[in-house]
Amino acid sequence: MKEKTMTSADFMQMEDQYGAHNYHPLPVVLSKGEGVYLWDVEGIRYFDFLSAYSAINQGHCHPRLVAAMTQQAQRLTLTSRAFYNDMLGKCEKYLCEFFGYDKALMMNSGAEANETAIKLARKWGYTVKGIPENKAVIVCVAKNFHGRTTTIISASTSKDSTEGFGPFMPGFHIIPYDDVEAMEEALQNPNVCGFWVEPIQGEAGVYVPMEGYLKKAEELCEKHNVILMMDEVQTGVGRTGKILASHHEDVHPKMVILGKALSGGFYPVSAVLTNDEVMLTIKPGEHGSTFGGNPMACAIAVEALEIMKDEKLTDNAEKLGHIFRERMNHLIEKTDLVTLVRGKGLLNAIVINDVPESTTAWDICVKLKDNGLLAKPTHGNIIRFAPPLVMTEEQLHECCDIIEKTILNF
Ligand code: IF1
Repeated sequence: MKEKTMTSADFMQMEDQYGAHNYHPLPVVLSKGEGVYLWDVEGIRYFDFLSAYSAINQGHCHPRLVAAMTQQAQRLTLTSRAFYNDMLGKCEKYLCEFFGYDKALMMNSGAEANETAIKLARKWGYTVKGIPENKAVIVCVAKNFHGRTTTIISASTSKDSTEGFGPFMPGFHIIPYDDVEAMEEALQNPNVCGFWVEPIQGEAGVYVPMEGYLKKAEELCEKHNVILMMDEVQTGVGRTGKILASHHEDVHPKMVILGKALSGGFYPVSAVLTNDEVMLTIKPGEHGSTFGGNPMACAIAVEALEIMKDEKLTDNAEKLGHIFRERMNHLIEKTDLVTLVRGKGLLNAIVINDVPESTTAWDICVKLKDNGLLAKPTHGNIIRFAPPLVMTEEQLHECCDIIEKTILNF
């Protein structure tokens, strides 16, 4: 008997029955992606305004990434680091030259890269800075998001991320974000090895710190011999209109953490880049990962960055970001439902005029879906807008028309 064609409802029910309930997805079931577009199982087309949380900067199913992945898949996918291979050195060199660092340590997920950053900062703290054993402190900031592992959430101030997952890893000192005095005070502690921060807080609702905050962080880290550990997993790879968001303030963090769009959404690829003094504190056998820096990951990461360069996607993000925020500011003049738009490049968010606990932002996103645009609230009343960086100006205006129509008719 021919298998019944499954509907969206069938797929949602199947996930509900057999899958963990660790997400609350928007009720849409996607089956095809191309560039800025997604199609659901009924064949309805949507603009993607989330880009898998900024992993799809290069657009869905980019043909050059399909080719790179297919070719490598037919030659060599994984050797483990027990042996050398002909892809890892080339990729490490490419990453170091592309971002301006001495060395790269490749992992898989953004969380793993952040875990690696923590271990590197601590190891450097003990072996170079001379912090007494097991006394190393990493200063981090409230409302951070760096991943979901038990060590990373030990530094989290989010109830959803932490409740019921203790006991937590010691060695994190949490200070307010965007607060220079608090940073100055905290970094004076001689046991501090790192200052761990996002240049723009994504999950917190695309919170952009005051002009000069990142520069001040870099200066204070230099002054107090502390590693500036910049988490650019979401903001990096051109998303904010610079190849790294840190570059908006001409900041070159001693350590940068990358993930997501490093692979254009094809494969989990992450990396920590830093200088020789920090990176060489980890000796052979002291850290690793089965898939970290595998030939497939390397082939994809190099091609994903080549695409960024060839298609000038970072400049496009900068240009379209200004147009988007201008359109949203005009919308704000016409309604009191939206109070604010903020962001850089094509990482933006609007703040809905309602309490965070309300379902207004969610309800607006359901209406946006009905009107052909996919986005999702971050915290209660904030909607993040982050389309693929391959979007054209014409498509962006079409999307702004959809957002405007949806908000004004809400
Ligand atoms: C989820 C948030 C975004 C990140 C930064 C590290 C990681 C992330 C700055 C970890 C990952 C993802 C995770 C995903 C949803 C999404 C997210 F809402 F969770 F916070 F984008 F804002 N640093 N962010 O944004 O990278 O291990 O996921 O590869 O967990 O729900 P990962």
